[in-house]
Amino acid sequence: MARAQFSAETSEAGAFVRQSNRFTGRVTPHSSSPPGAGPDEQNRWPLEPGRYRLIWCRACPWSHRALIVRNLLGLDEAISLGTVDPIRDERGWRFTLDPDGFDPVLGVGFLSEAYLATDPDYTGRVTVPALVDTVTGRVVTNDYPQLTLDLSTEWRRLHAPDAPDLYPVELRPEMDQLMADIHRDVNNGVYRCGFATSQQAYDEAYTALFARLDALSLRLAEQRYLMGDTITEADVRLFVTLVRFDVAYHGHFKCNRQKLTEMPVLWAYARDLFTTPGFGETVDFDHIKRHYYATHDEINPTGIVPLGPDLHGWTTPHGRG
Ligand SMILES: N[C@@H](CCC(=O)N[C@@H](CS)C(=O)NCC(=O)O)C(=O)O
Repeated sequence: MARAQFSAETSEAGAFVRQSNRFTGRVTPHSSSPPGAGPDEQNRWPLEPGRYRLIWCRACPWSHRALIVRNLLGLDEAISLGTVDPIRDERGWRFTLDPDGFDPVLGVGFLSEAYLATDPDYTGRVTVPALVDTVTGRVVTNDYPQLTLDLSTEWRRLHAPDAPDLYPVELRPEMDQLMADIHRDVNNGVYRCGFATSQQAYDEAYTALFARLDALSLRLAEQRYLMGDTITEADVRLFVTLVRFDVAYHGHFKCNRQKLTEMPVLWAYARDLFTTPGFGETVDFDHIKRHYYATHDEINPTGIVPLGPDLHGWTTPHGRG
């Protein structure tokens, strides 16, 4: 069987099985900790504007969704941002985009320093996004699905006055199911295609991915957004995978039944979101391409980053709404 990109996360049948999220603290106004203190006995951190720092990578879809949600909710003043280099070295995510190679607030050169300060025994992959407490230097959470839902619900007191409701109470049962399907087959499905080390595992992931994209196309042919007339977190989660589809997943992860540009409904939907404030300006196609093609050496040993595809179509009229 082929060598795995992440052997600790590959099953005997050659399927990619993503590691669980190590840090699951939650920032909430219900924390019983006083301001400036660490988490309470239930691992709840106090809600304080300016205290927490979101560490993200522009290339990473799980980071990207956190950034878009933060921006849409107007939390950009409340949560500061640290950006890592899309290329990791042997010590992992690094702050080499900052002038002296250190995150100016946390004072670390590598995200692993914050992980190890929080759990000296941590041996898994050090991942973004991570929400880090600037007071203690500890990682609050790398639990990316809960993080964004908490931004919508627990951080409400700090939202902009006109912030959208990205997780409406009445839609949650349907949204939760939809987002779980999208996660399994699309968000993580592209990774299951790309990191498969057996033909069968790849075939299964590919089939599920395109079946789900077909179903989403039918749904989005009837309505502008996944849950109807307004944008929700489900759209954010789908967008971050679609925007990487042609530049990374189609070639690098072998998700190549069609390109996004060959799936008319999804392509128009993605362009609609791309030109919505909060979305397009957060996309960095150069970081995306360099991260995927240059850092997965088992998949692309030469590290050569393709020059294409032509991206001009992203700003053409989408004809929706
Ligand atoms: N926290 C999740 C998802 C986040 C994630 O995988 N982020 C990627 C970037 S897109 C990462 O940080 N990878 C670090 C690595 O592969 O060492 C996980 O542990 O799998």
